[in-house]
Amino acid sequence: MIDKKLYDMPKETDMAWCPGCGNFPIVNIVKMALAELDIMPQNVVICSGIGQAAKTPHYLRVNYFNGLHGRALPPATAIKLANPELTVIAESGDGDTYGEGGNHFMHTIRRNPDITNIVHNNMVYGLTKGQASPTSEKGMQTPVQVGGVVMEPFNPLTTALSLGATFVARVFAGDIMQSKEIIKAAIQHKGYALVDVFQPCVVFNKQNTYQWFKQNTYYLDEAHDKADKLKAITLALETQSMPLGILYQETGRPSYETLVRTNTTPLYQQEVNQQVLKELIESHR
Ligand SMILES: Cc1ncc(C[n+]2csc(CCOP(=O)(O)OP(=O)(O)O)c2C)c(N)n1
Repeated sequence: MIDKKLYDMPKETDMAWCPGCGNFPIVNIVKMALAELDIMPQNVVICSGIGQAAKTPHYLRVNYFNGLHGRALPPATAIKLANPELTVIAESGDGDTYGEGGNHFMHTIRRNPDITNIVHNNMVYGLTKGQASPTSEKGMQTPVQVGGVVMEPFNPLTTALSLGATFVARVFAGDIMQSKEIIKAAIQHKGYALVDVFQPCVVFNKQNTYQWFKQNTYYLDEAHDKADKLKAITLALETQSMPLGILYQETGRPSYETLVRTNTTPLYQQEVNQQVLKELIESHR
């Protein structure tokens, strides 16, 4: 196990998150998971979009790519394709991933790249000060949805399962040790792994608090069969008390990079045949 401190940013790093934000424990969990898996920071890339959660890679020492709103998954897929030796994580908020990035969410699942998608699900648009997000509860009042949200919330887990995601899990940011083990399993999974993280937003979501998440969740027990997709879908549909843990895992499906590439050598290590390249360019003049 490597020293988790290798992932620490300098103490004087500017912090944009509010005291008590659920993003803090998530960063800590991700650092612990990577350190326990012996993955050095230089071999990690985190891609994110826009939002408070999307600032995550500013607060741990890794390579990162901050994309446009909703666009964390395309660069993550491309980076893994170009260099399969890297550990690639797409990490953003529920709005960024399921709202603005909904289209990419859908098609990334179909591709099954070997990346981990960690979604900080605070059920609200935090950065823009509290509008409803796709996962906001029906009836939740916000400065924009003054009469309460009228739509049913988006269910990321049933969506991912029905699209064929090979790893689907949910964790709670307040449970460090359990979440760390599940995120480690997601990183080790060969293929697309979704980890939806219940994350309290202490300023703009007064409804889904640390206490609320504790009271409205339970852990799947050891006997849960992770290979049973129909059971996973049934569990993901539960809304009264919601399951935490690995709902589903399918092993053996080839990941996108292995289908598209004939080898796993990083592109930067491959020799470029200048003659072939020249002919290709000439042929398109
Ligand atoms: C195309 C586009 N639409 C809207 C915005 C405004 N915007 C920035 S962040 C954000 C919501 C982010 O919410 P979420 O992903 O849930 O992250 P959080 O801030 O709650 O962590 C929105 C709507 C934008 N920057 N670009």
